[in-house]
Amino acid sequence: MKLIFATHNAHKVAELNQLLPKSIKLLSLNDIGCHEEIEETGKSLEENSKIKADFIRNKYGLDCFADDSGLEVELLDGAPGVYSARYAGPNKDMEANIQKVWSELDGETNPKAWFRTVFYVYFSGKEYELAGRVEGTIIFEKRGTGGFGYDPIFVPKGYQKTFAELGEDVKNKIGHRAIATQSLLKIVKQNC
Ligand code: ITT
Repeated sequence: MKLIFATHNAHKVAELNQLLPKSIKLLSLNDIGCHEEIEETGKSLEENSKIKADFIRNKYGLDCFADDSGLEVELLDGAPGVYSARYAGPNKDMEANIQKVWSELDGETNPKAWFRTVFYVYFSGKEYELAGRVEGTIIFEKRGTGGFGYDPIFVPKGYQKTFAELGEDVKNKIGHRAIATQSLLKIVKQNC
């Protein structure tokens, strides 16, 4: 079965491919030849995931889903949140984004944060909104080389290492997208 994941982010596709059974062939936007940047004009992860899924649904009429994810820091009232990719400016510079989180936190002790993801899904004639969240703290140095985005500065609750140090096995168990993917799997199984 083919399912389109409305993303250009190869890291996300690789992550999801490890979580879904082999019977599901996950296709990214690049795989279906869609090279347009879908404008994320929403004010929340919920709005943006629906905007991305609607774009593909309307253009191709195929079963698909989109996620919008972000890092939410408690002391920053949930920022960078929906603006995680462009927190420090329009060119999606992760180094600058991390520097900005650090400077806004100004050395606070163990600031609480969480990654949150929202999936908007069109599957078998129905639509669904699914969510996943993982809690942790921000550290003030970058540690580890795995993952992407804010992973080198995020230590999930119950661990001493960052997501970038822990690697894909742990992220695939407790990560925000892994949790939402479990719900996606239930829907796929119910409808097959
Ligand atoms: P698409 O919109 O094409 O899916 P994107 O990279 O812009 O790709 P999002 O809008 O969902 O992805 O995510 C916004 C940013 O949030 C992303 O660029 C990362 O900086 C951060 N982020 C999301 N998930 C993350 C994760 O699992 N680990 C670390 N950072 C993450």
